Amino acid sequence: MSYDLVIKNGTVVTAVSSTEADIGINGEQIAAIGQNLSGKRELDATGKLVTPGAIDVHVHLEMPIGDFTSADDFYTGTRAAAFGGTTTIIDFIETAPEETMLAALAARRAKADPKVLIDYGLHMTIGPRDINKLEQIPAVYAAGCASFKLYMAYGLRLHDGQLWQALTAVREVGGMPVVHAENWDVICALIAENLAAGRVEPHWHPRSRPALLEGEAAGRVIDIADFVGTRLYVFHVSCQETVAQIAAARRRGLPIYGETCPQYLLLDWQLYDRPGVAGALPVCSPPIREKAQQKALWRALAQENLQVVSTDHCPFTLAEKESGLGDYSTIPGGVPSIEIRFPAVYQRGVQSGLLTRNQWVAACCTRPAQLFGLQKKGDIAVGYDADLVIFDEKRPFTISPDSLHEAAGWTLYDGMAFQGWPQTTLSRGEIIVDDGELLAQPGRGRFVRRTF
Ligand code: DUC
Ligand code: ZN
Ligand code: ZN
Repeated sequence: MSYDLVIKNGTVVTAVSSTEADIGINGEQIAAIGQNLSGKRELDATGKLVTPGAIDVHVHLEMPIGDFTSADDFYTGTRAAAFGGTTTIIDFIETAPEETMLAALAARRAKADPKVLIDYGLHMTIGPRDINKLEQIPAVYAAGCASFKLYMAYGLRLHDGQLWQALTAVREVGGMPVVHAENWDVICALIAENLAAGRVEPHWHPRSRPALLEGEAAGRVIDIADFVGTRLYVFHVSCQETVAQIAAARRRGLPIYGETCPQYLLLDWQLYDRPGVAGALPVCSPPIREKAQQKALWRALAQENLQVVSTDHCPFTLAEKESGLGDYSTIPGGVPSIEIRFPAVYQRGVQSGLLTRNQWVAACCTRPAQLFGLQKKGDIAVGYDADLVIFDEKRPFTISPDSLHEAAGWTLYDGMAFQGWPQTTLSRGEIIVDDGELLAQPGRGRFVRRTF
């Protein structure tokens, strides 16, 4: 039997195994995994790893925040993702005041569909204005949005009673609630105190958003989820204090999960002390913490108290970041890493012996699919989408704004030398990036209907 495409002689790495094997692809799906397969077309992966396509469940593309819109649109963002080995993303929907959730889903899809290079899903945001729209949630779930975003900070912040209402509605459909956990009241008080005292520099950003109170907020919403009887996924865990809350809940047998991001795993808060706009670039929330926190996050990944590495990719331009230099609380929050995530976790995690290759694949590919209802993605198995990466562990790659394909024009990882980078990225059997060359057209990506 001859397959449409065969990836030959690679080391096939999944969340649970590493084996020397060929992968046979027919059409968009994996048709066989075995020895001596032959295809109409063959890719030689001798000496390389073959992994599932990576999945980034937390990105903000062309997302309006205050006066700004995040710099990567659905084209540049998914292009950068593909170069870094990511084949599926999950972005967000927010409703306008009088808009139904289904209308907002249709509007977001209309923006994304013509531009996306890779497959994508959408989380539905439940803000305070949406509390009187909760009866729409079954229809949203049926339309393929299986996860719901709740904020404990910013203008979209839900108070505890509203968290209870929203979590109850999500439980009713069996969806996955995801939460931005920070203590907004204390943050507002600390910002006001700092600004009144003339402390306006980015140095004060992480000092206005204490790790202890990120943990407090996470613990509070975990307890509300426990009371409601729902699972819960905690976004962008930046510190040991939040890990401790998730770990304690899991020891109690609760279905509580968490992710962290490259900015918390690889960077530290000294970046905020760089002069001028350089100190403003790393502003994101939760903030980047002291260096000692990195070790706790890597340990949590290895011990599975955190399950996923996502990015919270939300870049703004240098000029936009600069606009807030006179008042750090007005700097648009968010940093880019959609392209570097998968190789960065390999570099710092696997190369340093903090994670096994299988744990790397689990955190970046398999668990994101399992936790977010991506039924045919995140693993290498017959019948799964042929979303695959040929990963060259020996390929050197020095990070710079010019070597990446992100739109921000700057990167916090500038100058870092990686050994190990994706050589080839396939999405549903199609080679979309090969050896640094983009081979795909905008609009080829598809909205993925997710379900549990
Ligand atoms: N935090 C950020 O820094 N940006 C986007 C949204 C968020 O929660
Ligand atoms: Zn957030
Ligand atoms: Zn986010």
